[in-house]
Amino acid sequence: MQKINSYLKDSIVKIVVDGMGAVGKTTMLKKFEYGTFDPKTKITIGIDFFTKEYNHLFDRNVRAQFWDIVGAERFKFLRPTAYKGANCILLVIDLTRLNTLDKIEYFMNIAKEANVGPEQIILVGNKTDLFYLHTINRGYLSSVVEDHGFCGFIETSARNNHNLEVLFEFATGTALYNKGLISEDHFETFKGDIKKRIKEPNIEPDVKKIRKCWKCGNNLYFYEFCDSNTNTSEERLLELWKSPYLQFFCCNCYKNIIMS
Ligand SMILES: Nc1nc2c(ncn2[C@@H]2O[C@H](COP(=O)(O)OP(=O)(O)OP(=O)(O)O)[C@@H](O)[C@H]2O)c(=O)[nH]1
Ligand SMILES: [Mg+2]
Repeated sequence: MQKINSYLKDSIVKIVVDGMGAVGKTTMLKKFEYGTFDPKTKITIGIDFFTKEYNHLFDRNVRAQFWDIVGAERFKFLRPTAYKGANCILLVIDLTRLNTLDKIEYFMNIAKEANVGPEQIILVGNKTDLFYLHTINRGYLSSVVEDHGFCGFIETSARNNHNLEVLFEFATGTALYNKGLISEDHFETFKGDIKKRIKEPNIEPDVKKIRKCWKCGNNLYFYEFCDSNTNTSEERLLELWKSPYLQFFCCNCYKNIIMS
């Protein structure tokens, strides 16, 4: 915590990040923490922990602890302990795989047993960058959120940093509210501000253009070359993408090139 804010109250919240295997939980948290996208992650062994500190969030210094749980069935025994005392749950699905919605009730039941209600759950649709592969209709997801009484829904991409910052801040504010540390009025205003900051996924026609990776020759879509330009704005990337003179590499080849 920064010394300058030492007069503020300190709060700790616990946020569980769950969902089926390979939906992108670890990649999202890593991108948020280190700014890099890992195209080849390994399965999380059990539970991983990430911490984010927010200064001056509702006049507090807040330490948000994110519990990143492995999706694989064989580790399910870990869930009841991990969910205990959670102030908010991020339930992540992969927008390109309809079956990642299948176990929503299962996650909700475990949450219920740990005294965590649906209003403490935020549904996260990850991998917006793979919009050309999406099998899940957005209208349908809105009805899922409404029918189950979830706190909200946000679409993200760990590859292009889409809505990650706003998602984790939303989760932290929701956790503070669930912990009884902020009033309902403050929370409603906060939710309104968060809503304004949520960005729609970019599916412009130019983004849909398909190129070939210069090295491996595989099809390359717009967001697949973002990782090599982490600090370049999306607008600038789009300008580059339109250029007929540039060569583009997929994430895998780019990673191999910079490592060699
Ligand atoms: N295109 C794209 N790929 C993603 C995104 N997020 C994650 N991935 C890829 O999805 C795969 C699985 O990601 P993980 O972060 O390991 O998934 P997980 O949910 O933590 O999986 P478990 O630990 O097995 O539960 C990896 O190959 C990631 O690179 C995304 O937003 N866009
Ligand atoms: Mg993981």
